[in-house]
Order: sequence, then structure tokens, then C-alpha cells
Amino acid sequence: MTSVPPEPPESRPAEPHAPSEEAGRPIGRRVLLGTLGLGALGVLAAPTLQRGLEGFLGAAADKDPTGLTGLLPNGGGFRYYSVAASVPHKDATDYRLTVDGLVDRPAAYTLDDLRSMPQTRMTRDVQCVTGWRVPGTPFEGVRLSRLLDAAKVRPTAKAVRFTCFDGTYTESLTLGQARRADVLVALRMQDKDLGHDHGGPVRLYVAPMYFYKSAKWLSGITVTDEVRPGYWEERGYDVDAWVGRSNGRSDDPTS
Ligand SMILES: Nc1nc2c(c(=O)[nH]1)N[C@H]1C(S)=C(S)[C@@H](COP(=O)(O)O)O[C@H]1N2
Ligand SMILES: [Mo]
Repeated sequence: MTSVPPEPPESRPAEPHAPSEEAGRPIGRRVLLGTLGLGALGVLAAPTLQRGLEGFLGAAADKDPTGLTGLLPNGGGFRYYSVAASVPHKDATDYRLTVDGLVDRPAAYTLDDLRSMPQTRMTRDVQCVTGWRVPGTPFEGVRLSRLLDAAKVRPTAKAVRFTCFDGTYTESLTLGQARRADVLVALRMQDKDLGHDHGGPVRLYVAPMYFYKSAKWLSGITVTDEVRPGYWEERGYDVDAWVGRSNGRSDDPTS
């Protein structure tokens, strides 16, 4: 009935999802200014290059005491993560979100179904467990609690399991965590429809927890009788992933 005991800090994941820039190599002023020059030339228009630069600049921002990198027009700080080599694209024509398990009313929502429900907008910091943080990021979508209420969760239920159409990633929350007002089935981020790279058309957004909880490409919500550790949790991350109070880290809370 309870979650697995948290791993001690010594057993941090064997496969950290940190990019190589995290290794601690300092990034010099000259490299930084050279990169600024690239942005001014408009090279950022190429999406794949932009992604590479975002990763690079995110790392630079971690290490740059002047905060200069914060001025770059790159959408700021996010890094692209996927544990799957390729992920299909889905849109309003083929996207479905199923709700099943220990419920009396299973459901399958289309994107239009989700868009027609009351939307909640929240602006909080985003914090990845590898150290990067993106301040003040608006997310918008349907409260998970609303979908759970609509499904009529049975009294024996204790937890929720999330699955993704990348075919690999999973996550979990206790039912109590899942019913918090700051947990969204998010359709928008930074006041735009969620793009594919950020887990669109629909991702989970668990504001008070490390960003690995916020499963991208969300396709399934299954109500269960116990917490089943998710993808990264089977590889050492804490199941209860409160920012600043888990994973041996002391970050400022995001909520
Ligand atoms: N499906 C899926 N969701 C995921 C991940 C993933 O690899 N696959 N990575 C997680 C981690 S560790 C982080 S930090 C964020 C990254 O989100 P982003 O790619 O939008 O920056 O997604 C989380 N959700
Ligand atoms: Mo992360």
C-alpha cells in the first residue's frame, strides 16, 4: 500500500538525465559572447540548432554569475528530454487520453474534449532534479482532480499511474497528491499550445515536484491500489519528489 522507501543519496541514478555540460566544465566569457553573436545573426531560426543552443545556454546560465544568458532570445533554460529515441506526433485528429483502472466511469478524451473543459492557469518556477531551473513559467490546462472526479474513483483506490505515447515513460502520484489544485493535465505552456518537444499536445504538470514528475506526451491515467514507481523512480529518483525536500537536494520550493 505504501510507496517504495526513498533511495539514499548515495544511490543517485546510474543513468542521470543530465546533459554532458553538467560535468562542471566552466564556460568562458568568450564562448558566451560568441554565442550571443550567433543569436544576433538569426541562426536561432533553425529548430534543431536552437535546441542544441538551449541545452548549451541552459548550462551556461547555471554557471554564469552575471545572468547575461538570461537575456538571450531562446525561450530560456528548458532542455529537451526524452527517454525514447523517437516519439510519434499527435494532434487533435488522433490524440486520446484514457482514464481507467479503479473507476466507475472510464473515459477517453479527445483534445477538443479537454479544451472545452474549464482551464486553470498557474505560473511557477520549473526545477529539474539535475539542477536547472526556469523561473515563472505559465502552464494552463485541466485540473487532474476534475478528471478523477468525473471518473468516479472507487474507495479502494490509492494512487494514479501515468503512461505516455512515447511507449516508455511512466510516472505516478498518490491519490492525495493527484488531487492537489496545482496538478494539471496541461495543454499550454508559456501561453502557447504545448509543442511536441515539450510533450505536446498534452503533458502532466506537477507544480510542487521535480520536473520528472511532469510526464510528457501523456496518454493514460490509470487509478491503482498502490503507487507504482515511474521510469526514473525505478532508476533511483524519489517517488515523492517535492522540490527541495527530496532527492537529497535543497532547492527553493517551486510552489
Ligand atoms: N515522456 C517523458 N516525459 C518526461 C521525460 C521523458 O524523458 N519522457 N523527462 C522528464 C524530465 S527528467 C524533465 S526535466 C522534463 C523535461 O521537460 P522538457 O523536455 O519540456 O524540458 O520532462 C519530464 N517528463
Ligand atoms: Mo529532469
